[in-house]
Amino acid sequence: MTVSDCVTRLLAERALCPVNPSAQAFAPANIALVKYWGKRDEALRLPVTASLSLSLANRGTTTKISLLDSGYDRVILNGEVIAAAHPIMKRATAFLDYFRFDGDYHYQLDSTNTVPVGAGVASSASAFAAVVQALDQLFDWQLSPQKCSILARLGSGSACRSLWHGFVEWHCGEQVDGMDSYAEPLTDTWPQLCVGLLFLDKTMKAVSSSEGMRLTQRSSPFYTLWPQQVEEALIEVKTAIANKDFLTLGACAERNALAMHACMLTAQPPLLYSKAATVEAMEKIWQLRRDGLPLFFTQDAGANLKLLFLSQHYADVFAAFPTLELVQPFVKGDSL
Ligand code: 2P0
Repeated sequence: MTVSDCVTRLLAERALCPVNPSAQAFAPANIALVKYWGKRDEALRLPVTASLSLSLANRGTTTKISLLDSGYDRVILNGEVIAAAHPIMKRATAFLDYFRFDGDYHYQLDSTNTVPVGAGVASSASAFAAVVQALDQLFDWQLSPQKCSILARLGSGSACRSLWHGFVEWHCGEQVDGMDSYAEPLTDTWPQLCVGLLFLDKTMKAVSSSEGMRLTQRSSPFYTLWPQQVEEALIEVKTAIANKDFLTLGACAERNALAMHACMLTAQPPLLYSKAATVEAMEKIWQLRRDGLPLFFTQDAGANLKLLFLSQHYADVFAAFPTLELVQPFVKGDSL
C-alpha cells in the first residue's frame, strides 16, 4: 500500500475541499521512555516495535494553516520564512502533497515551536501532529483520534504519539497497510513526575533520525537484540507507571535509551549523537544517584538529555543543573 492509498482510505467519504480559510492547532512534543528505533516499512513509517512516550505539556508546536493561491507552499517557522531548498521545507511539502486532492491547493504553515528544531527534542513529532489536527479542522473531517494518529505517523513516526498529553503508547501493529499502527493515551497520571530538559547542544543534528534508523537496522549487530529489549522495557515501564514506582521507571527508561545508543554506536559507520558535554552530564547524574538522589536520564537522536525525577527532588536537581528547563507533564498551568 502506498502512502496516498493510505490517506485515501483514512479520508473515505470525507469532503476533499476546505471549508474554513484557516485553522490552528497545538500539539505537544513527546519524549519516549521506551524508544521507537527502526521501521518495518519505510514509506508508511511502520515501526519494528511498539513504543511509549510522555508528552511535554505546553512544549510543542502551534501551527496555523491557511490556503494560498500562489502555486507553492510557504512555511514560516518561529517568524522566519523557510527557504525552498531547506530540508524542513522539502519534508513539509512532501507531506502536504497528500492533501491537495483535485483542487491543487497550496498551503501556508505558520508554526511556532517551543522546543528547538532538529536537536533531538521531538520537534518533528509535534509539528506533524499539529499539522494533521489543523488540516482536520480546515476540511472539517472530524477524524477519530486513531485516524489522526495514523495520518501524523505518515509524516513522522513519533508524531502519532503527539496527539495527546501524558503517557502515550504507540501500538506496533501487524498489518501491512498499517491501519493497526497508531497511538493511544494511557489513563494513568503522575503529578509528581518531572522532566528536565538539559540543553547541551542546540545545533541541527548532522544525521536525521530516519537516516540513523536505517543505518542502525542495516549494519548494527546489536540491533537483533533491540526488539526483545523493547518488549521487556514496555512491560516494566507500564507496570512501574501503574504502581508509581519511580526507581523502576527511571532505571528502565535510562537502560532503554542506552541500549538504543549502543545499537547506533555499533553501526557501520558508527553513529554517535553524544557530545563531550553529554557524557559529562551522564557521569554527573550517575554520581548524584550513587549519592542517593533518584535521578535518571533519557536521550534521543541528539546530544541533549532529558532528566527524569520527582517534584520533591527538584531543588537538588536544579542545584546540580542550574540551566535545566522544567516540564511537569501532569500539572495544569505548567502546561495542560
Ligand atoms: C522516539 N526517536 O521514540 C525515537 C527515539 C528518536 C529517538 O522517534 O523517520 O522523527 O520520521 O519516523 O519520528 C525520532 O524519529 O522518525 C524518534 P521518522 P522520527 O522518540
